[in-house]
Amino acid sequence: MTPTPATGHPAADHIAAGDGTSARADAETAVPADDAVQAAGRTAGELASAAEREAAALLAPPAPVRLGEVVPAPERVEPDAAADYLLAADAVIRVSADPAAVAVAGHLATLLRPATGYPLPVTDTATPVPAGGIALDLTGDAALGAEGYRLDITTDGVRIAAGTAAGLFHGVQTLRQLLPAAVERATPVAARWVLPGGSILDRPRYPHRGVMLDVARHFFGVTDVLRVIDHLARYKLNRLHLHLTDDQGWRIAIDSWPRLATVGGAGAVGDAPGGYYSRADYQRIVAYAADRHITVIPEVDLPGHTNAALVAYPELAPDRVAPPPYAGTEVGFSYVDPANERTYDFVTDVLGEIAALTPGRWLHIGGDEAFKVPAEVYAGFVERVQRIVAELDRDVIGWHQIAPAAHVDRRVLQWWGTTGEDPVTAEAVRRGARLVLSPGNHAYLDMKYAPDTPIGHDWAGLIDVRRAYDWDPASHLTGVPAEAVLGVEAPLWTESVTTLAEIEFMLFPRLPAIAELGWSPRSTHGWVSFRERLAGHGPRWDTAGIAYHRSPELPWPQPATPIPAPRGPAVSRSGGPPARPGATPGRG
Ligand code: TNX
Repeated sequence: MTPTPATGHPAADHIAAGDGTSARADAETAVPADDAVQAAGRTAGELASAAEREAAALLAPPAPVRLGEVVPAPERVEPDAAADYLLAADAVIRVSADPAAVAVAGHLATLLRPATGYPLPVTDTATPVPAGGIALDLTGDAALGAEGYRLDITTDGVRIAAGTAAGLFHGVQTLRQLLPAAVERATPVAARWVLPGGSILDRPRYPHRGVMLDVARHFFGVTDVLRVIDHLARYKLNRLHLHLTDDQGWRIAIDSWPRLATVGGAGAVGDAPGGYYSRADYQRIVAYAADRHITVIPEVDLPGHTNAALVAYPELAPDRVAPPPYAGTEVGFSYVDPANERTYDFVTDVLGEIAALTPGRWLHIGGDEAFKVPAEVYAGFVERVQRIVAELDRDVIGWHQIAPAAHVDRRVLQWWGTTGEDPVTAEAVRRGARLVLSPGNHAYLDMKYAPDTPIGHDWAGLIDVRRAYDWDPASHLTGVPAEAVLGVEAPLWTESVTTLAEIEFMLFPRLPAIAELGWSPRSTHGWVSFRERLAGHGPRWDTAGIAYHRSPELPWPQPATPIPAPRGPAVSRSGGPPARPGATPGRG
């Protein structure tokens, strides 16, 4: 596969340059009411045609899959055309007698049973062998690393081998992609469940491969978040960063400061319904993610982006006066008082309670856009919060604005700038920080795909699939060595995103592009191959009922059964979830 240079692709002409701060003004341009209605209509239209494609996919015969069509691209693929395997109705899943491996086998059975209608019993054995079925072998072999796997498909059966349950889990996701798209159906379909013969050896490029979901600007309930976790799992992502607090809403119950959720959680952008996660809700999300080998990273954004907290507890405000609740989309105006000792009680209690519910290593402390806090005061505040995190035996992550603060062990900065230059961040890396890359102009999934995308921003430029794909995390920031990069993360801010269908529309098809940057070796990187492989997933998303953007850049396969011509104007058709009135860029 030949890497395609990032330069010279047509979309570059449309992309506004900016430093991510001054260009924010674009995002605040009001949308005239007529445009807003039209935008909502287009979203409904997109969703309705998704429903039509889903119906057509049900009628289409399953297309054969080739071994190399996996997204993200595996490290090594060796097809063997003579070794295709036909999954039989009496196939058995055999798995190493280890609880975590048995859980992965259960997950595989749950994925395959609905569409195949096969019973696929799971049996644990000391040394699983294919024997006409699927074997998941936890070998303890360190060579595949913490998340790698080996998949062998022969006429006799399938074997996935890995050193860890996470590796087996990723191998299962590959197996799923190698079955016909009809495997995504929720009810049995008569099909030949053929897997392409050959071997795959696969390991991730980076340990941190994430998505951030902003549940503060608009609130999304537990079931929506669980579905997003499913999407991460498909593409071998392993971190879900939850942006739990912002000016518009506080989304997690804190026992020692109860009004944060009950008062601070009441609103959202554009006066959409608020909400918050109870401790049990949050634990359910964390456990569901853990079952899929995904670590939740909770973010409490400090010291700015805290209007909702100040509404609930005015004692934390610099003037001790409760501000009004905020339903707009401006940033940078609020902050908790760094000169007040109560602020540190608040931070200690909040982070302590959240840490106690979070098995993962990381606590994200935000740190972005605290425009009203003077630089030295800000650095002192961040240093104190970093110490609080260390005392909780957790590792701190913050947006790259925390770079000037002193180093603490295992500190991680999340880069969201739109240029490849930032001496302050590079200097923090020299002092020992490591980086997660979320460049605004490539990885921000709240940016529009194109000028006519009905929702989203454009302050960091337009991000079509190619722009999401064509960059290299290892060399993105000047002065930052490749070894300092922990991985990539795609943030989805939700000022303009109000429903699960809209979340999916912004994630697909860009999320798999970021996933491939995080997982696949650079030697496999190439737009020409990627666009073909990715387009092949369209029928899977159709069948699974996942809303997505039919990017004109991708060669979507034609459904075998023609899609019926639309009747009447797109906006009047139903099918997908209807767009809510708030489905337009949120204004306060
Ligand atoms: C910048 S990126 C923000 C968010 C906004 C986002 C909108 C970052 C750390 N802060 O507060 O939601 O832009 O694109």
